[in-house]
Amino acid sequence: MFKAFKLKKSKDVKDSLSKTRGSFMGQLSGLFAANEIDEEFWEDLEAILIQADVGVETTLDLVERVRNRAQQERVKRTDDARQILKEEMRELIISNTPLQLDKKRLLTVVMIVGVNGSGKTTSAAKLAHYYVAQGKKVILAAADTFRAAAIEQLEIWGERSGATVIAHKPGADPGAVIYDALKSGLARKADLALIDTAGRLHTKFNLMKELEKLYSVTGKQVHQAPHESLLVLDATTGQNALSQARHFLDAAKITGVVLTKLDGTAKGGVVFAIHKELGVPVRFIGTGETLDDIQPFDADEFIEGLFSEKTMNSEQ
Ligand SMILES: Nc1nc2c(ncn2[C@@H]2O[C@H](COP(=O)(O)OP(=O)(O)O)[C@@H](O)[C@H]2O)c(=O)[nH]1
Ligand SMILES: [Mg+2]
Repeated sequence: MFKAFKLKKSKDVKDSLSKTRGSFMGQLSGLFAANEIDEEFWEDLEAILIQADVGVETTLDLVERVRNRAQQERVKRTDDARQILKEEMRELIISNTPLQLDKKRLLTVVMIVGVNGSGKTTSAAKLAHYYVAQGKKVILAAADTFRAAAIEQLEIWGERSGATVIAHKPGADPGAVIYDALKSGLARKADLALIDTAGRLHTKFNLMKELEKLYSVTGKQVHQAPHESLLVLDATTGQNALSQARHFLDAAKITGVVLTKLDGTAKGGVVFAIHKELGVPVRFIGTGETLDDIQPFDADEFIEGLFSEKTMNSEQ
């Protein structure tokens, strides 16, 4: 029943960042080519970062830090400022851990939340695949019962991922799906239960009430569950993703972000704003539409990917 799959070698983060790098680095390399640092340099740097969706607050803070350090270290050349910028960007990123599948815990429960279309169902299936490949028993709960298509989608993807999918009929109570999924997870001694939820755009009040219900069912079944709540954000929406996120942060105990569709956007800079302005780590990144296209977020790799000059021309 629990099939083991090998993960294909995941895509190079550099490839997924090609669009972000194309616009961001394309402009930065022009800026850094200037050699001498002058006032205009700082203004241009600010504009480029804001354009790359790093966010105004984060950009202002970042540029100030780079500027202060450049002054202290008597840096006059743009090349050296580039290195400082990289280091300060790295500083913005909260150190990250993948999901903790605690052996002492009976079942680790992870709630997947976010608005419609952000990539929740896809990410739930990808995460299932990722952990099945590591030899874990995974249960997927189809708790988005509002659309028949959503249940079907999870069933098909879940099957492919090697996880067990627990689903009810369309329109069923999502709480009942969660109840069954966790019961089944405990009975089968599964390691991980991933709960795919509905993502209709809510008023904050309704969102809160609905999530509260789901959290309560979850907590009654498994001690201290959910152990994590991952907020799925669509990177292509850039700064809009941030305002959505604030909505969810108020309504749920979000422990991390899955940032999807990095492969299709020049707005990868939003990673910095998520860390700095929301204070939650990006746990995983989505880099495409197949089951293999997910990977743990690695800050060093991400920043190297942004600044890499690899095949800049062939990417245009
Ligand atoms: N290119 C790309 N597409 C993605 C990624 N993640 C999800 N998608 C696509 O986004 C669309 C919505 O995904 P879905 O999981 O149904 O979103 P949900 O409504 O939040 O459950 C689908 O067409 C997915 O194939 C990703 O990392 N990269
Ligand atoms: Mg869905």
